[in-house]
Amino acid sequence: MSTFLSRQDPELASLLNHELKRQQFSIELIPSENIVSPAVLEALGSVLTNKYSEGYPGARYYAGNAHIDEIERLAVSRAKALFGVDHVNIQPYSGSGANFAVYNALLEPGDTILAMGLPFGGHLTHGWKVSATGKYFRAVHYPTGKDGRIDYEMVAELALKEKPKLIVCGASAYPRMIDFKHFREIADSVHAYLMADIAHIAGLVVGGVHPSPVPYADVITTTLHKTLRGPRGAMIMCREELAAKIDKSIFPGLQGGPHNHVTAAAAVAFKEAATDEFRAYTQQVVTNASALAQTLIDSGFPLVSGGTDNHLMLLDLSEKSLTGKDAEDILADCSISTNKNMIPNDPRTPMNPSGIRIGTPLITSRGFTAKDSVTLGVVISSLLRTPESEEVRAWAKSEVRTLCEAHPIYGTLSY
Ligand code: DSN
Repeated sequence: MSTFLSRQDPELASLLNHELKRQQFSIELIPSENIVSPAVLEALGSVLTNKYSEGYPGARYYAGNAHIDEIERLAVSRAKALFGVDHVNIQPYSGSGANFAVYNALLEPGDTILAMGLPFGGHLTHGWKVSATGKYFRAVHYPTGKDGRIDYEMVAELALKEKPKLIVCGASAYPRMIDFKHFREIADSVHAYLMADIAHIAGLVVGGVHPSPVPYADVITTTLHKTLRGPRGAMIMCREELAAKIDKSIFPGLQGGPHNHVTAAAAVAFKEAATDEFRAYTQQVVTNASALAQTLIDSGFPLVSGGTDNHLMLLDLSEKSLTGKDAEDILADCSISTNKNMIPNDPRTPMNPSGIRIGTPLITSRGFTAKDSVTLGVVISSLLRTPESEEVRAWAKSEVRTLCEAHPIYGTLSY
């Protein structure tokens, strides 16, 4: 019980309690979400939020940073060991800024980036036109092939034609493994930098269930809060030769003082991620995704690319009478959170697309098994098949309640 907050600001405490209950009693299937451990939560809500420390360990623009320096060094050394990289910058406030910082470090305005298109699973900050990354750099995008997978020959041809200075691999809505070696070969063929954005799969890479980009990419960006199960923030990893450019691009290039409470929470998450328990977790994320995917397919709901190799899947509703927004709303009404998402070559719009994106990182952190994932697949497909049925809705709500009660989160926490 947090007495300070509930006494001083009961209005805000009540809102936090509502959100806590929502998280406890709903099934979160948004693939970019996860839940952090109580230890990570404690580090985030710590006195470190009080301190300014522009600069880097040993070279700050403010006094009083002896302990902050130790904390940042600890986070960086743990991240380096976890991923096996030369250099880590732990200061990016989030993934979008980290990506921009890499472009800012390695490119001149107007230089060409080659990346996966947003409607095919890429990310806004991979040069999409409504993002500043698409305003300051000339972005060329590759689609996925007819089978929903990256067509490496097509990427190679586009690279030869467009001569990008930097190629981005990595995605936000791509259910298959990424062949980093193949991307390296393509980048080498045109003397481009290779940047891997592993925000979605960072935890899977650490757990050994997705190949690592480390031997191949010049620079790797990731958020900390997705499969890696850390606090909301990001980091950039790179070879030693690029370290000074990357560091300068973050500070003083784009940011001011680092968020030291986030750095500390990241250090805790990295310690957790180095355990056998975390490896087993990542294996279970993939097992659960595969079980859920197969159940949906068997229930008549096709998936983009025909399935999944990782933590997420994309339901293709283009042949159904539902849109992605309808599906998101129907499931949300029964406390199942997913997100509407474009599918490749989607005839619809981003606000009302033909797909929904579903992932298993968070439910796996709660302890969901493959059997629970099958149950969930049956619940989801039943709701989408008969959205008008009161009976199905009542049954779905009770199944959701049972699953949530079987896998509680944050025990006695309250605000
Ligand atoms: N918006 C995040 C996601 O949901 O994948 C990526 O930035």
